[in-house]
Amino acid sequence: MYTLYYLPGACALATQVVLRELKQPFELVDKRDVDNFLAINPTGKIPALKEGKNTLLEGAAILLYLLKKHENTLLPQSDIAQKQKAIENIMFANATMHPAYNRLFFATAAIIDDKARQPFLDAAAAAINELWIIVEKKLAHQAFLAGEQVSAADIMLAVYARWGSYFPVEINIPDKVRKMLARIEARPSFIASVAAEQTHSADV
Ligand SMILES: N[C@@H](CCC(=O)N[C@@H](CS)C(=O)NCC(=O)O)C(=O)O
Repeated sequence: MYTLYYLPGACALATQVVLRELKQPFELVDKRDVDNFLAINPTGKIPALKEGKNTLLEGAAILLYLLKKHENTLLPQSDIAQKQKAIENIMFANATMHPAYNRLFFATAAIIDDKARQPFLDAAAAAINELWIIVEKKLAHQAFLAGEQVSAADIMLAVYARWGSYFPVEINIPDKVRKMLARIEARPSFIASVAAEQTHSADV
């Protein structure tokens, strides 16, 4: 049994979706309900995943651990080139797209004046839009990043894409990406994960 620390709407939603895709039971704990979350993750960030006495940190590393441990089709196992491409896509999501959205959160928290903040938000949005064009090209001949089968990176991107609506910016999600994100958001695992985050704390 795993314990997943999360914040509503944040990147741990992808971890939860993957746990559900893998049919793994877990307890969901809002990090704000933990007295000293820094003892769990010194950076204060979610996701953190507890498995017995072990604490796993860093979203991409957690996903790779789960995908290695539990049988799945979210990460190709036999073909080394396909597996490497899938890992590259997970890293693109976690280390390129996620930080691009982080700029929106950072500017919003750091720049109090609306007028001064907007150019930073617009520049961040322009950079995000360029990344979505790259994803659109990756999807030119396939439904998902790894082909016709859902992969972990698609799930991560579907979580991050939801953040654009929090800010007064124009995020352009191209057509093929939009369709891919809609397919992910329609999965029972995604719907159940969003619903579980609405309740304060839940056993799944
Ligand atoms: N490199 C970390 C970054 C995680 C991260 O930025 N988490 C955000 C939510 S998406 C967070 O915990 N924000 C809350 C905070 O900073 O207090 C990872 O991939 O796990």
